[in-house]
Amino acid sequence: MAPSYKIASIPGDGIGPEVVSATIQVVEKLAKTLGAFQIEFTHIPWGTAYYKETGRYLSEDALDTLRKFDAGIFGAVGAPDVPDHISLWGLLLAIRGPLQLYANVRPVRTFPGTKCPLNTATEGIDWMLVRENSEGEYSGQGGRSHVGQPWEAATEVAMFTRVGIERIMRFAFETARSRPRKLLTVVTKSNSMRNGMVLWDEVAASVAQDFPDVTWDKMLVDAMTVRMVTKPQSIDTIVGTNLHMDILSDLAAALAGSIGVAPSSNLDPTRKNPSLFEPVHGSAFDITGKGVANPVATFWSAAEMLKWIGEKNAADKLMTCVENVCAAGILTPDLGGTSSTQEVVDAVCVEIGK
Ligand code: GGG
Repeated sequence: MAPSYKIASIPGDGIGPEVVSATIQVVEKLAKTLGAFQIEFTHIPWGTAYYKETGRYLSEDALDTLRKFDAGIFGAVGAPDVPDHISLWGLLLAIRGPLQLYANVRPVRTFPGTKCPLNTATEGIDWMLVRENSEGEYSGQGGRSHVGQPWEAATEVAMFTRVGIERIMRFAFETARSRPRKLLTVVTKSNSMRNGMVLWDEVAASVAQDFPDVTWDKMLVDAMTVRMVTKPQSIDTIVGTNLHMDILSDLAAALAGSIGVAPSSNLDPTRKNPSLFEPVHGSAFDITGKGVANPVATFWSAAEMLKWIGEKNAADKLMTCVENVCAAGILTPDLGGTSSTQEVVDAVCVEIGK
């Protein structure tokens, strides 16, 4: 009997519902056309509208609710009238940490038919960015005192654990090993940050001993931004902290063409919890409701989800169809095209049916 998968669909805010609805259409078309598996999406309304109604971004039993699914697809979080730290901590960070989705994997490559904005060396890049997703600068540690006084103070403590660094480092070395070039760059800022970042360097050197077939180097994050722009072909897999890779992955996506094509997987590599797949981009209120959001990042995230749950053929087919559509010039405005979200969906569905 064909396997059957239950997927939590959390569209969230802004363009999230537009790109998630687009993705459900193409994945359902794919499942129907291939006939190799069944897939059922269950809508979960968490997001800013839910927050305004209930005072919470997630339901009280959110983690148990998610554990009933094989995986989740997420859209975006963030609204103009709610401070970003409330929405991010209320929704995404309230899932990633507690479910221990500690590996945030962000592949980046230039798509056929899309132009790299620098139009130079970044043409044809193919990188794998691995972001530590459960601690570090996004640990939520710290506080404020003397609020409103001229001497008001605030601390934001980046908490790194040996366990947390070691597991992401192993994951990154394994990822690098699985790719043809077997090349890993460990990004830190261990010259100015002399505790957590130095621990990163030490753990990297120790884990590297178990991967003699992987060539690795380390780089300070500021120097890495320069290398990404000027020597992109010297890079393959990159691993770094929650904050550093949050920033570098936006730069990487922009270099590759648009953040509108950048996917992301929030993985629990132990597979004890369902993993969550989402575009890198946020809620993009400037284009919400205009029908022009680029659905490709969420298509690609769904392809990563299909691969993760064991449907690699379907994932490959979806990516081939998306690339064919891009190569044919059916592109949303962020990629220099004039197509609407639904036109891209329809074109991908036609490709799937061929
Ligand atoms: N689609 C993901 C999304 O809405 N991201 C908003 C954001 O600010 N994310 C920060 C993060 O990924 O840590």
